[in-house]
Amino acid sequence: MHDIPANHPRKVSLETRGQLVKGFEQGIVCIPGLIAHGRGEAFDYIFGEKTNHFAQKAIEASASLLLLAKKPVISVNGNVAALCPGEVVQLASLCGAEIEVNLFYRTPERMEAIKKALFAAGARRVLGGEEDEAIIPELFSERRRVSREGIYSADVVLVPLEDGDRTTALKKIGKKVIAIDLNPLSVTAKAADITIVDNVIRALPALCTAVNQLKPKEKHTLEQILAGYNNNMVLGEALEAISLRMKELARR
Ligand code: PTJ
Repeated sequence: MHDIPANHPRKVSLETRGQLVKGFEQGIVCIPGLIAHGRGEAFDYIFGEKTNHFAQKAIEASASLLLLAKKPVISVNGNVAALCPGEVVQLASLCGAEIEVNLFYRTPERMEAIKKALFAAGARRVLGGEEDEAIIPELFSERRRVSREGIYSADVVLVPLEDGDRTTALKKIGKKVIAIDLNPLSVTAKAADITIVDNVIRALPALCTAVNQLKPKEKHTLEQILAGYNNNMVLGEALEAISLRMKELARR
C-alpha cells in the first residue's frame, strides 16, 4: 500500500481502508466486507467521524452490561479482525469475555486466518469452528454455527459490525446483544439491546476505557446505568444528528 502523506485531510480514513485491503490480502477480510466498510464510512462522514453523545451513552451502558454479565462473548468477523484485533483482545481481558470467530462468508481458511490474527494480537483462547458446534435456531446463514462454550452459552454477546438476521435470532434464544453499527437504521441496530452508533475503530477503545472506569463501581450503580438506558431513544438521537448535520452543511 502507498504511504499517506502526514498532512492529508483524509489520512485516518485512507489508512483504515489500507488496513482492510491488507486484511483482504491476508485472507481475513472478504470482498463484501470491503463494500460493507464503504457503507459504514458514508455514515461516519455524516456523523463527523467522532464519537457522538448518543454513542457515548451506549458505550457506558455496554460497559455496564459487560461487567454485569456472567458469560460475555465478543463475536469477531473479518473486518473487526483486520481493523482492531488488539482492542478485541484488550476488551476481552478487561471484562473476562470469550472471543469467538463467527463469519457470514465462512470458509475454513478465513476462520484460521482470523484466529491467527487474534493470537498474534495477544489472545490466549479463540473459539469458533469446533467439531461439535451448536446451531442457533431460525438462523439460516453460516453464522448459525456457534461454539457451545462461547456464543451458545453466553448471556451477553457483543457483535461489532454485523449483518441483519443474527441479532434477532440471538435475542430469541434469550441473549442480550450489544451491536456496534454506524447505520442506525440497520436491522441489527434496531434489534440489539444496546447499539453503539460509532466506528469500531473508535468504539472498541472507548469501550475499553469505559470498562476500566466502571469496573470499581458497585453492582447497583451499573444496574442503574442500564435501567436508565433506552436504545430507541439513542437511535432517534443518532437520526436527529444526521438531520441536524445535513441542515448545518446545507447552510455553509
Ligand atoms: O467477515 P464476514 O464473513 O462475517 O462478513 C462480514 C460482513 C461485514 C461482510 C457482513 O457482516 C455484511 O455483509 O455486513 P452488512 O450487512 O454490510 O452490514 C455491515 C454494517 O456495518 C453496515 O450497517 C455498515 O454501516 C456497518 N459498518 C461498516 N463498517 C463499519 C460499520 N460499523 C461500524 N464501524 C465500521 N468500521
